Amino acid sequence: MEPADGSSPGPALEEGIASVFSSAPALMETDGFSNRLKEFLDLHSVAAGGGRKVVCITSGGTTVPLEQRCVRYIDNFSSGHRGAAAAEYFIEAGYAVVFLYRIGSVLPYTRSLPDEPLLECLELDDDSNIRVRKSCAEAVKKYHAAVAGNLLIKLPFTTIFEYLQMLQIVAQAMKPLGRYAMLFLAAAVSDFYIPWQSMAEHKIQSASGPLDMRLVQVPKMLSILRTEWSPLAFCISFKLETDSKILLEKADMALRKYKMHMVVANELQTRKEEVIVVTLDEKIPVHRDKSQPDSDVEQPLVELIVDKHSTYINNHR
Ligand code: 9Z3
Repeated sequence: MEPADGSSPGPALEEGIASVFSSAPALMETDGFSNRLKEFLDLHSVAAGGGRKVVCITSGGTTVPLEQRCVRYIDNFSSGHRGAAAAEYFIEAGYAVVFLYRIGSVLPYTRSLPDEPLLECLELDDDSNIRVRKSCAEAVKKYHAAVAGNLLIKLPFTTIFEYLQMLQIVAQAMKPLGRYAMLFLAAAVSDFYIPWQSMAEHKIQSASGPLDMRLVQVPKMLSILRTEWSPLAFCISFKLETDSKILLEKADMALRKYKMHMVVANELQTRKEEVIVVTLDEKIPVHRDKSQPDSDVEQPLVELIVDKHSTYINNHR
């Protein structure tokens, strides 16, 4: 298929991408995730009478292993709250969600649960039968309704190698959905990594003295995602900075360079209060409703994105 913008990512980038993929250990397909994903997407395709919009949400941080038999790794900050909350609102808005998430990060419908959900959501009645506490019941019901309705599939990753391979598989599998597909790329993705072939096999020994290591840049996959993996999907990436002075400029650069439909700019300290949606025409601030104690910024953000996605689909009918 023709790339959406008629361009190609360029030979240097293609080489960088090829070297990440060739160096990466093959995905452990322990639960046959490609087949589960295909079945899930087939249910929603127009051909199957589904015609539902599907969003792939990436969420949580990727790790960079320092050893092949990994004892230590570099991590990227992300609790997964943003992705989990967005998944709930997209499902409410009628989307099916492919949730590509870091193992151990926040999952959809668990935000309102106590810290030890298994122990604290269950209680024993007088006859020692286990039942779900009322305070947890709503979230449990919503989760099971989403899964039973085939509106949520969860795909876990840990390392940057797993994340990139899985993102490619998901984006390519969503290609037949055309403009009904959306990528909401909230995962915090490592910028630097150690290629598999130059990584120590065994645990690095501290007796050898101070540690020098060289990390190489992870090539940005966003260009190839836009031009080849899923050229018609509505693409939203996130830009995280700690210095507010450079945030909007960096978001604008990412928008143009990777031809995103939107870049959501956020600052680490204020990310739960405000984000700024950057498009080619506008910069739209989106705030949490401070008059409501349990409100979050993801609700108005998802509302705005759903609206823009509808316009994107309708303009190309
Ligand atoms: C984000 O900016 C997310 O909004 C957060 C969400 C990770 C800050 P939490 O998971 O936080 O709710 O705790 N994600 C993207 C970060 C990122 O790696 N962006 C890349 C970059 O800035 C572009 S793909 O270079």
